[in-house]
Amino acid sequence: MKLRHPRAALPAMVAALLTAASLASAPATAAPTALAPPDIPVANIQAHLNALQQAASRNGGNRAHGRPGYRASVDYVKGRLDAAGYRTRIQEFTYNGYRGYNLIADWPYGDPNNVLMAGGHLDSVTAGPGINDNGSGSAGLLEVALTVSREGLRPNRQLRFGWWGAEELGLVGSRYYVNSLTSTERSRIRGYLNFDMIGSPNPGYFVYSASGQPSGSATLENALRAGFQAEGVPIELTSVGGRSDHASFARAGIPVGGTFSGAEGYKSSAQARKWGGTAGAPFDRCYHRSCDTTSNISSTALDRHTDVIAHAVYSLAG
Ligand code: DPN
Ligand code: CA
Ligand code: ZN
Repeated sequence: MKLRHPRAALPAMVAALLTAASLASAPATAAPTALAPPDIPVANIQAHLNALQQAASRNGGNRAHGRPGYRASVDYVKGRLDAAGYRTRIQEFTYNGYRGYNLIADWPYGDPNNVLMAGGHLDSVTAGPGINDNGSGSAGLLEVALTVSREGLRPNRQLRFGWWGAEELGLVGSRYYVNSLTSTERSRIRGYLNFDMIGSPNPGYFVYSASGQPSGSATLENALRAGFQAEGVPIELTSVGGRSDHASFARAGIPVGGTFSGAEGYKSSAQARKWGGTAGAPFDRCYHRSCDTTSNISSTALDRHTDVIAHAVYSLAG
């Protein structure tokens, strides 16, 4: 994604002089022009995870495609967004003979021809409640969206959030959404940020590598890196390949990025020195298992990754 600089049309030397002059003459107490990114309280995100855990517990223990726990999850997230002033829509599709649902929420401000999207999948596997995979990304995105509303953000770009169905069956919901767009609608989406697993109990701090996957965006990678830098957390780049919903957007040529706290892979000793936690153990030992409950979350990782979502959304929204 290219961000237009306001002085891009001026010759470089004039621009440099102007920048130098305004910096030199700016009083030390000058108010920042950009809205400071918020520090999201982790308790708010955990409250959403508790609601998703309940959606599973009351509905046979999972939130999988075609099961009532999935629909209960959609209804919870939609209810919170509607109350906050979002324009929401449930997009239905059918897969494996069952109705599936994507939830799409627009913050009704900013340029509709210049959209920044952020999303993640809301379904779990049938084995368990899917609280880290991917209640965590779903809850983090929801709390960032609610913060945008609470703070009355009026961005230059339009912000759109998406919660995808049936990811666990092969990125089904996100592919359906992208395929449902006209080419004009696709071209309005200037970037897509994906969050799938951000609260792993033995966490890593990974940013999707712009050069390591199709349609990777250096602008998005850098915005996420800057967020972690502000948190004082060292990152590693990773190539998530086709394993999550960003791939549906990448296939349509939409620039993508995201963060990830690790799944079934093992934390190395170098990573344990850098991030703490247990070397030689998986990032998430409950990945795709019945023990992926609210106990299977690092609140530190959940908090940091969500603060980074907010940081990136605020800085990219303009
Ligand atoms: N989306 C999950 C899965 O494919 O099971 C987990 C995952 C997310 C894996 C991000 C890699 C990267
Ligand atoms: Ca926080
Ligand atoms: Zn996932």
